[in-house]
Amino acid sequence: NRTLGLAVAQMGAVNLADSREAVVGRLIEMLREAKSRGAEHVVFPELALTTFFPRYWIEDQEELDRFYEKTMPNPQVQPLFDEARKLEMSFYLGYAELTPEGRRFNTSILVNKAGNIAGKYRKIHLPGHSDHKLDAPFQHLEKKYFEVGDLGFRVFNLDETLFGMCLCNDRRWPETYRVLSLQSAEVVVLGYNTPSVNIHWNEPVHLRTSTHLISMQASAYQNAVWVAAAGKCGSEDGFHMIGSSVIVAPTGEIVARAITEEDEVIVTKADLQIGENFRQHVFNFAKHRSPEHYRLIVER
Ligand code: CDT
Repeated sequence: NRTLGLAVAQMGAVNLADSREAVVGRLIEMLREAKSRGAEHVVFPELALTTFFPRYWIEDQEELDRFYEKTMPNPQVQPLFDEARKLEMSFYLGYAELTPEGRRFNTSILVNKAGNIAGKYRKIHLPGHSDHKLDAPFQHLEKKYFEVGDLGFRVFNLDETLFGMCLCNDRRWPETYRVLSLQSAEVVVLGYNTPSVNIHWNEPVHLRTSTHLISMQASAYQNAVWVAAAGKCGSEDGFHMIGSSVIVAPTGEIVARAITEEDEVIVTKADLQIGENFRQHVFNFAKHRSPEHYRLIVER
């Protein structure tokens, strides 16, 4: 059977005062650990290079721009690309993108074993709000700081494995996985930053973790894909985010789960045939799907 050495590199907090160099150093350390434990591919979190800045109302443009990458790789991130190429590892990385035209996206990339960017995704389901919520304990300003992604949900052949990408809130939407699965994705990789506290209503904290897991477990099974999810978690300058980074098999079972809220690597040898079995039988799309009955799904 075809297998993939698949790792998720969960990150503990990145505080406002932490430099890019320090953060990239942590990523490199986890990349090396993943390699030593048999991984070929590592998934890093959403907005992995900075603190989760959408929690702050920032008026000063220069201050805001510091959270975005204007080029990728750039000199500060280059050491990660260099080390991955040296180790013959591929990776997924999330970061805030500022284009030469001044457009802002919540972005992720796939970098192949040769060190080249082989795929890019810009987050489609942007949660939160764009107004300043003065009564809230913190903000969730993704709708202010990012445009809705313009690249769609695409699948990339990365060193002979078919990868689909998404970011954080996308993982809660069944359409995300279905569109990727319809393009024969074998592995869906994603990063997330999920505040433990819901600022909109009094949601019990344990539900933040259970809805995170149930979304990915159901979607992995229903779409016959592996799902690998890397969180940035713990307390960033006092603002707590959930951990529980996981690797989920196409059976819906969690095969690896982080137990800390720190930098932590989890690894599995993913058997890609498991997904293929489901795709040939119960979820044989060509044989059993009935899209003529699904029209409502794509209507506004
Ligand atoms: N980063 C991100 O998308 N976080 C959201 C928080 C939802 S509450 C506004 C998530 O779905 O985890």
